[in-house]
Amino acid sequence: MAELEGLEFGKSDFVLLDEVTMEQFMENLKLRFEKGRIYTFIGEVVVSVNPYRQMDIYGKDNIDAYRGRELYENPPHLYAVSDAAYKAMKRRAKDTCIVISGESGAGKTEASKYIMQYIAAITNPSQRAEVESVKNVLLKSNCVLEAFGNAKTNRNDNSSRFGKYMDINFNFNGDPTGGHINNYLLEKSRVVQQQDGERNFHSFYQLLRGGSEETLQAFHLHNDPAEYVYTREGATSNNDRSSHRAVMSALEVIGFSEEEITSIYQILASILLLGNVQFESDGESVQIVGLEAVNHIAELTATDPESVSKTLLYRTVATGGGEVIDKGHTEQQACFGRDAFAKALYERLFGWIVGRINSVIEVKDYNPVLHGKNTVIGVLDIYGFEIFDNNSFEQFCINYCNEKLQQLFIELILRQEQGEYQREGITWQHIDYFNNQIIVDLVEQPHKGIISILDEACLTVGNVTDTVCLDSMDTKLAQHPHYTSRKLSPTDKTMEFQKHFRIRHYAGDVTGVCNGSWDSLDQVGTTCWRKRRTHLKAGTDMILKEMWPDGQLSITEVTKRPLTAATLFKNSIVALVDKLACKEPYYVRCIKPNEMKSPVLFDDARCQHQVAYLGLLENVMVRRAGFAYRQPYARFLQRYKMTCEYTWPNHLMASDREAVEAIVTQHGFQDDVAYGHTKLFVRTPRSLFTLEQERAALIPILVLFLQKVWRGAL
Ligand code: AD9
Ligand code: MG
Repeated sequence: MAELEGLEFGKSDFVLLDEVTMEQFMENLKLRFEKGRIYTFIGEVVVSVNPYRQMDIYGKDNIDAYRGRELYENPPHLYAVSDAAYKAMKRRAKDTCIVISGESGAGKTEASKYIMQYIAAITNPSQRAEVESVKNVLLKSNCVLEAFGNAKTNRNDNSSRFGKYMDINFNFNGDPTGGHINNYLLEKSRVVQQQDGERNFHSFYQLLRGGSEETLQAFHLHNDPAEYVYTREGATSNNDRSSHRAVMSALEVIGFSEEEITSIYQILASILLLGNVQFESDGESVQIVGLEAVNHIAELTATDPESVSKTLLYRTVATGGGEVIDKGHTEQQACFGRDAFAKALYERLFGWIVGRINSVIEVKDYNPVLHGKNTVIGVLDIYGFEIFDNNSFEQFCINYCNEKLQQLFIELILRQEQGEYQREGITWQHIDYFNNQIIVDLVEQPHKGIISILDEACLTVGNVTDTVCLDSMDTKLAQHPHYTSRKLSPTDKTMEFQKHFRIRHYAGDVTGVCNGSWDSLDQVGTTCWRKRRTHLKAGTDMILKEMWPDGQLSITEVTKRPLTAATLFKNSIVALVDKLACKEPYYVRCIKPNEMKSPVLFDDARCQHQVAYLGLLENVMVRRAGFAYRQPYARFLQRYKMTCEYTWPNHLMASDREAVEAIVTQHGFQDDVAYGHTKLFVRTPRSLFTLEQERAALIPILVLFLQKVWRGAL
């Protein structure tokens, strides 16, 4: 149990609440936030509230205080959970993972960085150069990924627009030997359009504001983001210039060559120039207005201007006779295709950068016979539930991902509890909880789930429209308790348009609109995108070739429908969940205290909503319904032996277990405990709480006593 910080700071573990009610939970959370205690435990889970100010709790002293200590020996902290994950991995050679969840701006990415810094700080005490270099690359990769994958949104000035899962590999000494990063669903639509008050990805502004005059000249760019359609809506920030320097230096440290760095920025420049390409139509055919941008794009992508023009003006289609031909775009299709091309370029560039970092950090030449078992700590920083006024395909994917993670949370927390009770020979008391499997099934079940229905509609109907998809969902899901649509429920005020449908998520109702922005229906975009590869193959640029490794399109490739974006996302999330499920999980649940980014405001309603959908109250109940606390006999004895005359200063009993029984009996809570093979299990926190209070009261007396002994007064 966390060291008592004094009752004025509230309960450091929610399990210690007198009663598990939302009211008490919120009262404690608020009190702790107001007193600057941003972390609170639920057993081994850390609940974190974004302080929106720099806290003096991440220094070397703090790191030293948590290194190698048990979870309950220090106040709640990210370092406590990081150390627990690290210790479990090292002591028991177990793969572990730390899952960080919460909504946008709740502090997930900051938490993941503190966790990585902690792990870096406590490993490699002998400062071996190769380990230091791995640590350095792991830490520096954050800076690069944030530049290319983060953006200012209305919710967060540095919002991650992709999901990230990083495995850190360790040798038998517990030192990092490498790692691997998986990225999920980059929000590529941001490349071509942002909401009012938001920005494109940081990387564009950093290049324009931080690139040298010669670089910008060589890339045919001006330094003002207002000049470019894709960046003109977002204001520049004072940090763009210094961030650009930091990113350049991080790229070098990681091991990107000078040519690679130049190529990355050339691709960014081409995207900016692409955005400024305009089209005009004379009624018969469509032309590009002015060819300067096309020439520059060709130069930067090492293609020829003709290929670029052709790419922008035509699409590849298969004829009935089995031929592949180029067909001219309409003006609208050309604009759509240009944007699809820009999005695909950026998405692939991001994927390439992640792949390149992975090639540097992947564990090479690891011989388990020589080096012992290679273990892993995974850190997951992934988007939380998103409920907007207008929810699109991206929210659908993000919320589905959260349902999967919530399912895993429920499963693993219960499974872990059950496993422990079994191992220790203790009977487990089941408690009821909301099982969200039904919502997971609604989305992913083969043939019956939304993703399958969309896929089937795309496969069987030649010209897929939003209405076709919605009709199909309405027919197949009419009876589902978590699905409804405007047609099925015409009086529902949350759905105004015919194309509206609603999924009742664990976190709340999310109303989406089937309006063609769903990538899975994006056939024109897909065709355009696939065609680009053919033209870009002609280019000589190495990175582009790596980004588009496929060769000339064959007739079957042109006619074959690629896997839809929804199916690709589902597959990647299923693989992620499989990866997490085989590891011992630790959780950080982040809460955003207010919408104003204020360090002093605790918005009760907003916080309560998050507590509810993160399932924190259920978490406390599960923890308390079984045995809230468990401690190895020796540790329990060490901590509380001073509270019992038979154990202080030393006991004379046959075993630590018997000594623990003496303490428990003396304090009268023998009905509240169970004795496992190696651990004492305590059902209600009150028992431990009494012990803690007694111990806290005894410590000053004990100190006084010892001082007298040392002074020879006794
Ligand atoms: V998003 O889903 O990527 O949009 P996150 O990752 O949950 O979101 P982030 O970690 O980026 O949120 O935190 C948002 C901002 O809150 C940071 O830029 C900091 O200014 C602030 N923050 C978060 N955690 C801390 C902290 N522990 N100490 C100080 C913090 N500031
Ligand atoms: Mg983030």
